[in-house]
Amino acid sequence: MLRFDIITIFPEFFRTVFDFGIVRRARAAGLVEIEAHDLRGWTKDKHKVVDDRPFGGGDGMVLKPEPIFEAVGHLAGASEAQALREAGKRIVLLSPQGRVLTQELAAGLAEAAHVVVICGRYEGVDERVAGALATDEVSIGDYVLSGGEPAAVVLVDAVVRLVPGALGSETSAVNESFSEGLLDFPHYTRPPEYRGMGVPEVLTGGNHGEIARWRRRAAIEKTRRNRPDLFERASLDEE
Ligand code: 9D3
Repeated sequence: MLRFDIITIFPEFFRTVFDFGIVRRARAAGLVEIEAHDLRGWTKDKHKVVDDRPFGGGDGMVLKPEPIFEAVGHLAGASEAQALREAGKRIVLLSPQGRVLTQELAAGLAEAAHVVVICGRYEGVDERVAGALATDEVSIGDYVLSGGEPAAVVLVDAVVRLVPGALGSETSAVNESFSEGLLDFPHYTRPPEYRGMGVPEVLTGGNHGEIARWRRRAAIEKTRRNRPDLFERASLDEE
């Protein structure tokens, strides 16, 4: 059982987002548990203040460290990064300054027993959270979000489907796109002609060797066109 605890100032954001598809099935099967918690619940002042002005000046507000350290302390126990990691607990701070989420990082998180996810907001999060509380500081890519919540949805989804048993026996996480460093090949289904657009003849011809060669070539071509960064690193043979 893998448990996710998400710390956020918008717990309602997550109310229905994990109730669909593979994630819903994994929860129903007792493979994962996902809960969102209101950061304001760990404040100690009357007005439940979670943010403050940045030292050194500048625009915007910064999430204060105390409620976040309190929340992680309550949800994960100890608050020393090395001890947490040894106990199978990962404390993930979502931030634009993090390492970019990859399939490999998701696979590592899927082996944990407990993942606490901290969603940033405003201009940022007090750096002592990244420095002394989080085991991982993670970004989901080079674009600007309004906060960590959409990133938390992406991260949880990517991790849950890698938990053993989460995918039906018909699908294997191992033979999915990215495992070979190439994008997936193009897919077609009926009808064989739609609005004047056909389907590559090889796919309807029933020659499985030819189909396999066509798919590999099409995957390589798609990768070269859409993801030159992946194409450069793919270890392709001469053929
Ligand atoms: C001008 C400096 N900005 C940092 C690049 C300010 C800023 C923008 C957006 C500070 C926080 C945010 C909110 N974003 C996230 O919390 C976030 C995020 C993202 O914006 N992009 C990709 N991954 C992530 S994970 C969390």
